[in-house]
Amino acid sequence: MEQTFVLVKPDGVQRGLIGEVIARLERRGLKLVGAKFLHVSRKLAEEHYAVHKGKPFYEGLINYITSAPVMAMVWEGPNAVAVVRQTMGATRPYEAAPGTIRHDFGLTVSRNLTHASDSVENAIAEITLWFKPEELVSWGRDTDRWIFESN
Ligand code: IDP
Repeated sequence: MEQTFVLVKPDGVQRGLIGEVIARLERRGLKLVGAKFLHVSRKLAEEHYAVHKGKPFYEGLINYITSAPVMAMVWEGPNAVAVVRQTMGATRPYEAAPGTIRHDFGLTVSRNLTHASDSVENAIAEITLWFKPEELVSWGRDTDRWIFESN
């Protein structure tokens, strides 16, 4: 079963949208398997966004993500990476489809509320960066058989 890494970024936390993000992912049928509320260190921020180092928006991005607490989560389900990216919407809120979180709550790319892994490989790397194995909860959900057919 696929897992993906999700952040409610500082703007989402400050605006009281943690519950909204969780509710949408739960309603979609995904299962929460890890969560922690933390103030991101500069070191963790730089590791997480290493791919963007040197870009014009990099310093602003690191300052933004370390400016206030975030909610870090791991969600699981069939095609979890693609499903969560779709629920979040395009990186730039003004390009995000109606009904997505970034469309419904955002305006600009530098305050786009959430992060979600963009590939299965990156999901594994990000989950490993943010969570210890023992912080992930393996649990059976009784409603799973009503959400997807198991083999
Ligand atoms: P993603 O978050 O949708 O995967 P990425 O291109 O990986 O998008 O960018 C990471 C984050 O960097 C974005 O979510 C956004 O917060 C920030 N970002 C990307 N492009 C810009 C920009 O042009 N200006 C300011 N911030 C940006």
